[in-house]
Amino acid sequence: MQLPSIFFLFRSSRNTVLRSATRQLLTLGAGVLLSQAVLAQAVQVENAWVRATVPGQHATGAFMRLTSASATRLVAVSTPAAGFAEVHEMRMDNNVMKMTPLKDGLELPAGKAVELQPGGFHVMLMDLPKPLPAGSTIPVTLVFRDAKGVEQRSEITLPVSSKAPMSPMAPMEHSH
Ligand SMILES: [Cu+2]
Repeated sequence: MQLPSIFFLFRSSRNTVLRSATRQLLTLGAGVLLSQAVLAQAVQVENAWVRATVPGQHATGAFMRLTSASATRLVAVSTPAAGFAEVHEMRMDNNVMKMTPLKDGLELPAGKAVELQPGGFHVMLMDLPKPLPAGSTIPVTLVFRDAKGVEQRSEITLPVSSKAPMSPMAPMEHSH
């Protein structure tokens, strides 16, 4: 008779399923609690996007609006979509547009929106292992550190696009 062993198999697999379901629920619960705790003090990220690349292009920019409830700095950015990422500032220097990494990170004053946008502050993604086509997304980790050295991390998903997404809140770009 094979029945007892089949029954045993059924039982054990059912238990395994139940155990893993319970574990997933617990993990989910802990995850929700954790994200709520983080959200309470997290830096608000809006209108985030990455400029799409063409084959052969190994660097691109990521843009977003950051608003932190308390004063902090964006000190590091990482993503599996790039070999490395830096926070850059772009400005005119003797009529030449120059990009330089912000050594101390990007200052985020309390309650003030800071724009990372084409032509200004931006996140530079370099050493791209493969092109980033429009319509795809990439995961990005933002690391913030305040004056006391307290770190916060934001895991976000950025849409890849060939131009800035439409936003009623986006500042007008004026050409003179
Ligand atoms: Cu740059």
